[in-house]
Amino acid sequence: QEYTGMKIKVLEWAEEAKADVAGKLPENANVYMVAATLRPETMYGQTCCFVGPSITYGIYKVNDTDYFLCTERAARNMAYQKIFQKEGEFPCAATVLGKKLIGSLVYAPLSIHKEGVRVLPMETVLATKGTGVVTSVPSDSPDDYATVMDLAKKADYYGIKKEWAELEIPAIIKTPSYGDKTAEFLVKKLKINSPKDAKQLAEAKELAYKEGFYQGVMVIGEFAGEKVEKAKPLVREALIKKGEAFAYAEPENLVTSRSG
Ligand code: ZZB
Repeated sequence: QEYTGMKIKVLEWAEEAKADVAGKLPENANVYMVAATLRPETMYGQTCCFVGPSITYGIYKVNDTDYFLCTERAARNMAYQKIFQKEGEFPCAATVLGKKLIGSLVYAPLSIHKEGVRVLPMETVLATKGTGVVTSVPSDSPDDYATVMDLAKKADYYGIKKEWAELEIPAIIKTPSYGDKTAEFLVKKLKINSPKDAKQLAEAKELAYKEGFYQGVMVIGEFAGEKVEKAKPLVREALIKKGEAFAYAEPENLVTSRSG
């Protein structure tokens, strides 16, 4: 699986995370939360950054000034993809529990929300996939749409400020079947009431991927008017060129490419 690793820079740590990283990083360190995505063309619509509240994340040294926050499993994979300085090494400067990261302010490249977005909890984040960090695009990802709706509805229960989950959701892609709010359309159509409706969400994701990729047209950004099929690699290239993203492959691919 070839993902795009989005570098989502920490602008301001939540209090509890601040305590955990204090004294462990150089004064001027840039820490990036790395989110693995298959939809780089949707990055204009990022409204928050999800972590699993009970997942432990590490902060790994990339070079003297830059650090990546992700699961240890992802850091180990990256260490064999020339992402860190020495092959096979992924020096860990600090660890922090997902729960403590909630409320941190981060900068999501390309997002219309230039002032930054918040780190919020998503119970369904898998520690065993990608980087354990998921960038939220509620316009085009049914899982993200269901989660932000639930977060806003139960802000007190989740211990977050309601407005953190209520950032504007811009239209990114238009398709003949679902209009320009694919995720909202499918969540309503499949009567999805909660982020825990796993079966319907899996179906919605499948439908959203297919329609978005084969029928979608960009309605925002540098490639507005272009088909998604064409815009996807172009947006990815542009992000990588600007140093805001990098290629990240999951282990299955690594094994295949090394034996093949
Ligand atoms: C932004 C985005 C925008 C995504 C979208 C999807 C969609 P897949 O197909 O199952 O491999 N993701 C990444 N890592 C995790 C994780 N550890 N736990 C839970 N979800 C994760 O799923 C790949 C997608 O799942 C990734 O792409 C990421 O969300 C999420 F408009 O990034 B995506 C129709 C989907 N649309």
